[in-house]
Amino acid sequence: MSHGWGYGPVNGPDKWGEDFPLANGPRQSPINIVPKEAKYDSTLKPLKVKYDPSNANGILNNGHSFQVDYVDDTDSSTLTGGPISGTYRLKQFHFHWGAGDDRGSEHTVNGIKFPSELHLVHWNTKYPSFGEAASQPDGLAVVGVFLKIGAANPRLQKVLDALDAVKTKGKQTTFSNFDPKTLLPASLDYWTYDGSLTTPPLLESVTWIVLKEPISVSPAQMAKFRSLLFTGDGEAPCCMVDNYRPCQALKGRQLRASFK
Ligand code: B30
Ligand code: ZN
Repeated sequence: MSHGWGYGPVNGPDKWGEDFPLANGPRQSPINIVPKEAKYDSTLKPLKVKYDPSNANGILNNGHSFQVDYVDDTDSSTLTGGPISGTYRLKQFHFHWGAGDDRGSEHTVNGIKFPSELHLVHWNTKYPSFGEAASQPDGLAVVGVFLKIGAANPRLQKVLDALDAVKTKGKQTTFSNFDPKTLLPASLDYWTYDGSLTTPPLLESVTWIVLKEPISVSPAQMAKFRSLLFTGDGEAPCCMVDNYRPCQALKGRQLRASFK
């Protein structure tokens, strides 16, 4: 669980290519979404999420974000429809965020950064495991949701209340009975494109599904994200902030929209 890579000047996104040459590959993420350049695709199906709250299995500070993990040994929490074929199982969700409200999201819209972005990570059950799916071009589907500053979001509070228990790298605790569907906005309209993991190993296996409608988060709730540490117990504390990768070149990829 210890990584050489991070988000600092010596191990940040500009340096990832030294150890992970895919950093310069043909389908890297995130990207700047230019809505006017997206092609409406009437054949795109509505997204279907079916999550079993009892599959929530724990919360972990992995040293670059925190993640809520799901039991994924059956099809009880799945993503279907949208741009994907077959069934993808929920593995975990996590967030990226900034040190200030002017940055933090990975995807941007017309160059605009949001203060945070939620990622719900799923794997294609045509492969035997998450690990094997993660290296296949159609192996993963990540739903991205922007957070914008506004009213406190009561549906985020259970997650935020768990963060005190995972302040430092490597800490984990139980986290149960949580339906991540409650974090989604009212509209499931989305943009979609073929991309990658946004952290090393940057594998080009992700069908990105980025929702158009943001969810709200209050300044006090953002402060709670920023109270986490990148560092482990006994290390000089370093606040977990700006854990986002900047936008990558589109390289001829098509961005599609599920909505007009
Ligand atoms: S993202 O949604 O594109 N930001 C992974 C999943 C989703 C994204 C990025 C990475 C992922 O599964 N990475 C490999 C597994 N990790 C997960 C972890 O626990 O934290 C282990 C690792 O990197 O080697 Cu650190
Ligand atoms: Zn992510």
